[in-house]
Amino acid sequence: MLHFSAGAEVERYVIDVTRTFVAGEKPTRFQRDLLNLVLSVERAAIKRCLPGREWKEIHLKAATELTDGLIDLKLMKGRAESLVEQGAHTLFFPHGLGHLVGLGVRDASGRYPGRPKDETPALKNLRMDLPLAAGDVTTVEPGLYFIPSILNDPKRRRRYRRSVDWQRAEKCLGLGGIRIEDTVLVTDNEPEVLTSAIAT
Ligand SMILES: [Mn+2]
Repeated sequence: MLHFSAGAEVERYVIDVTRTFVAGEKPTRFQRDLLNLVLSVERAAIKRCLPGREWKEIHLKAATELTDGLIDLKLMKGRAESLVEQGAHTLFFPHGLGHLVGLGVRDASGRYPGRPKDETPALKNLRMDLPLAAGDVTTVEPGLYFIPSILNDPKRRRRYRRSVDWQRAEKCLGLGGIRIEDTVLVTDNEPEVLTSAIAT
């Protein structure tokens, strides 16, 4: 699968956007299932971008929904909540759900002042740990990837030996990855998707 990651800049204000397509032939049922999973997780996460909501809670909810989908697709095994607690979702979703954008992509992300770095396994890839506020502009970009250096790593294979159907995961290694990303303005009401004109 191919993904395009693009940006735009107007008077130094930026957005960030990603779409994924299957290159060449018609997508398989499995590829469509993966795309639809990422898309539904992205849509649900966008709805949660409300003032006062903790970003890491939105991230964890998205990770749990992705994991649930991977259990349905028989790639992961167990209960989504406990898999996410152990960090097992990072095998397929190894990054944070998004980052603030402002003057320059990623210039504004970070931790809320005075907050120490969260070292729990499920959260250590997060670049952002803060409550959202009206006026914030953030990306929402869940992804699912089949990355050989992660999935073939013996340490991870041991740690998560019971969490993944490794035979099935191995068959996915040629698939590449999927990411769907939009840029979202947090408002006092519904979140506004600034990149909604770009078809998914
Ligand atoms: Mn981004």
